[in-house]
Amino acid sequence: MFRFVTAGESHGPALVAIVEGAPAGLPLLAEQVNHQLARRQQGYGRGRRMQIEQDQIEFLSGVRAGETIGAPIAMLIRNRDWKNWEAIMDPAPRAEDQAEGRKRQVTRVRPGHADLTGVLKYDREDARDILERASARETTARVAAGAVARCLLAELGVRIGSHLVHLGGVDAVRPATMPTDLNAAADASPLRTLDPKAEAEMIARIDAAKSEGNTLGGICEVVVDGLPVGLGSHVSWDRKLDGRLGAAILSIPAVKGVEMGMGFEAARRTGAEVHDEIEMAPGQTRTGNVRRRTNRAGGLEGGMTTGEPLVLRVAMKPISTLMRPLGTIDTKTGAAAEAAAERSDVTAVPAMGVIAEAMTAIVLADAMLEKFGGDSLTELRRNLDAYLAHLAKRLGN
Ligand code: EPS
Repeated sequence: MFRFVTAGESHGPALVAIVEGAPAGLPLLAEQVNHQLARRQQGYGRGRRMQIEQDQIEFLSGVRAGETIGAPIAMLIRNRDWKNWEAIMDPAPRAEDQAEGRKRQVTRVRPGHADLTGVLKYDREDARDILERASARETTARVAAGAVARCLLAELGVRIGSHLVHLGGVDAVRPATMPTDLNAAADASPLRTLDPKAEAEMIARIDAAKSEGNTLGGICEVVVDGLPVGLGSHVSWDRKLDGRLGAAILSIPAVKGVEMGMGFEAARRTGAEVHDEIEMAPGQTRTGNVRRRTNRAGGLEGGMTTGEPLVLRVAMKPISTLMRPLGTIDTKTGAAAEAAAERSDVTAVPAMGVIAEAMTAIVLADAMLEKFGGDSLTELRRNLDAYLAHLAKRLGN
């Protein structure tokens, strides 16, 4: 089992990710994780916070001389902004708070954020106790955990990329053939999109939204190549890979929808327009010597991988902190108020694509370990190779 937990508040001293289940002998360097963290920090439309942070991990455990040892991997990411928030976020009580409480309390709760529901549920006076953890800053730690998963997947021949396909009402045109290195192409764009014409229009929309104090959502597509047929299972609800991927993706802050392959569009079409016809493809071992003429299913049938590329689309709502605040109440008085307007981003959809890659990698690493097992990378690889050798001898041979 490959699992992880994160801890940390947005303006606290640090974030922590603990990953458990990575086999021993996996080559792993801090630079590989830091590369993914830097990718998440990019994107036109981010606020000033991203100029303050330069996210980097420190391994606290589980890695020795550039290799995992099979033990839990703890990673620490310090918040550079902490020095500006020490008095506000100090874990210890402070004498100066006695009279009025902590400074920068949030009681004008933001529509669309966890603020209001969180203060009611957790019985807090200050919505900062909620928003600090609900902040998308937490996704830094997820990307660190996902970086470990993607290093493991890379060793097994699996590659994950993503690109932005919609932002703030503008659709990007998908290229006729996808670039061989999807992330190299997407990361070269300030919005991680493969359509330069749409990119210019999206940038104009971001600038307009910024000057109006508004925010924008969008959609990213995640593509995974190299998966073998048969990850996940059809036999029980909680082993179906589409369900597991869906849950992981929908747990990303502000994500409201996920489509697999053709997604919602399949509901509007006939069966003949939706299902992928099958033909023999000798030598294509990872799919079992067969191929689909199309890949409308997005690489998933019956809750299992088909071996065709896995294709997911992920929809993110606009960020709920608006500089032109929406109407709300002040939870201290019950009076009508304008929502708190903390410094924020106009959009974080390009970053969401990187986070969706990370969550996808975590679910797939778990599914690989579930099917092939092994305490060391050598053992895991041997088990995968044996399965592939068996598949090569099946259909048509
Ligand atoms: C966020 C608000 C902003 C974002 C933050 C998420 O932070 P701040 O309130 O410090 O300006 O920049 O995202 C990150 C810090 C990050 O690393 O992605 C929020 O309220 O969700």
